[in-house]
Amino acid sequence: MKIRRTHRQLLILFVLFSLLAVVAFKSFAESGGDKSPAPAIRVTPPAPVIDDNERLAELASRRSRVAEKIGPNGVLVLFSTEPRVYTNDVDYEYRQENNLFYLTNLRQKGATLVLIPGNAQMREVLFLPHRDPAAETWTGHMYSPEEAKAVSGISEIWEAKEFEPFMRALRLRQGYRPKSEAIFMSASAAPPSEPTGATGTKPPTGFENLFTAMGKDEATLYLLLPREDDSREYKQEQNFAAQWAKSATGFNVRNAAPIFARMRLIKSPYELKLLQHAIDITTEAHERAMAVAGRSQWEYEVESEIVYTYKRRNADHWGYPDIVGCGPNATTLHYEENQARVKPGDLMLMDVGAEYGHYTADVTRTFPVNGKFTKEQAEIYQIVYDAQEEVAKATKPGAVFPTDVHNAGAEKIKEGLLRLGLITDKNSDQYRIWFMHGTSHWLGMNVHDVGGRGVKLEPGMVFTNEPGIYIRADALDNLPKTPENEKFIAAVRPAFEKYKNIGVRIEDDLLVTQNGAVWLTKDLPRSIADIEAFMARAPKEVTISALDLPWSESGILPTRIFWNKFFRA
Ligand SMILES: [Mn+2]
Repeated sequence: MKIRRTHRQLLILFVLFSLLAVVAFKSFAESGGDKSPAPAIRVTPPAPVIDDNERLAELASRRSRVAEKIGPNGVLVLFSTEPRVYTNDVDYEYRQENNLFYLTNLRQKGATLVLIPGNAQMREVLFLPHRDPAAETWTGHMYSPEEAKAVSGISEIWEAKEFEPFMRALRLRQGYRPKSEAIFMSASAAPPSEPTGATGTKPPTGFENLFTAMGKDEATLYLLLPREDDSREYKQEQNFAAQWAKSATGFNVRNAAPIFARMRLIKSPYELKLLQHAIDITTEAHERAMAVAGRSQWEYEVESEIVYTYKRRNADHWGYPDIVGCGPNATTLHYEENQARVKPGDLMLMDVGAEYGHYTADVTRTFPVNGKFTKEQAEIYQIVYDAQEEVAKATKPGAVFPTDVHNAGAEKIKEGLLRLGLITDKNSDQYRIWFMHGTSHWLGMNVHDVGGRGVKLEPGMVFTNEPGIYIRADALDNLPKTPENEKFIAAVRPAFEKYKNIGVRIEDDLLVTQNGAVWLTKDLPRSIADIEAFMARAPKEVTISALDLPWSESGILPTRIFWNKFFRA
């Protein structure tokens, strides 16, 4: 009896206490609601607002700087990218040629820009296709001349089909002026194309100086003519140059690419606004993907958050195909299948970048699917992280790119690999087995942007900081069977077995400043502690739809999976 009563009293006490605790917790949680920390996932800020005057001033300044480089005896021709066939009558999404876009911001197919700096009457002409109502009905709006002028600031606009006769006349050292219906818009006086007056004297056309230069073989036609090994994109320029060489005298044909490469190396504040927005979209995309990785079964499910974020934030496109690889797939540098299993104990490597306003981000994170690095994963990760820090420290005006920054990062990688037992000699090339690419490339309108090597860093330049370590399972087997290698393999085998299939790359985008570097990607968690803290908080901020039915491998069409399994294994 006595015992029971004590029990009852205890029970009542317990219930009372529990109620108290619930009330206390509830009020604590509610009061905490006001001071709750900001969400872990950073929402992309609004797109930069660029007013018309700012854009037109920027474009005009770019054109005048290019004109200065071309000089009074030069003519520059920039063609639009030709549409590329996806299949039959379906094209790939159209993307304007970078340099034409850089000078005009026009996305119109079939437009051609000609700069003639020596012609004071007409320094620039835009050749624009005639609007075609039938084409517009099917495939959408074409620029009217007024719109093309409003976008680009160019006010001499002729019909596209006048380009050939114009260039033919130039070769023959004749001024050319189309019939008035083919002149959409003109700011210049209109000298007729035919001699006038009884004497047959020609009125000035503005081309006199150029024709004089042609007479002395001193005129230059500039086209985008990249080197042979880098020329997949510029076939129409190559054909045009070949034809021109056959039919024109007085002109040297020169490659305009280095002029643009040099200019595009230094990003203006205007360009940096666009690039930062591409990076901000990419940051949100990374964070959403990280937030769902722990609940995903397949790599493409994780990638879907990237694709979703790009669309939702109105990115133009990706700047390069998404790389989303789990476990061993992280050791393939450009793994693009994104079709394999996501496993909780593995690292996931995502190298993705949105493009906005023709500028692309290039950002890589490697993180544990289940939110916690293992000891081995953390050891590799920390080396790559430290290498990144060294790259940033070596970034300052005057440093030689990419050698100085690469060497700074590679030194840390070598030290780390030696410490873990993955190499035996720090002063050799052994580290290249595990780190097989450079730390850095230029970034801008291309993911691997123009600018070349051996360049001294200057404020305004942007490049990637992306060291990596990849312990590929087949790396040792693929070494040539020399006695020296056998010795190396025996020495590193224990460490190799320990770290096998771990792939880590961390990639950030750096802006060179007067004093060093700004990390344009600083909002995306990068340190081990920050990533683990993020992974603990972020998942509850992204709900996964109940419609996400679990897929089974057998239910997938034997397309890419099949290909991977049987041909690329
Ligand atoms: Mn990169």
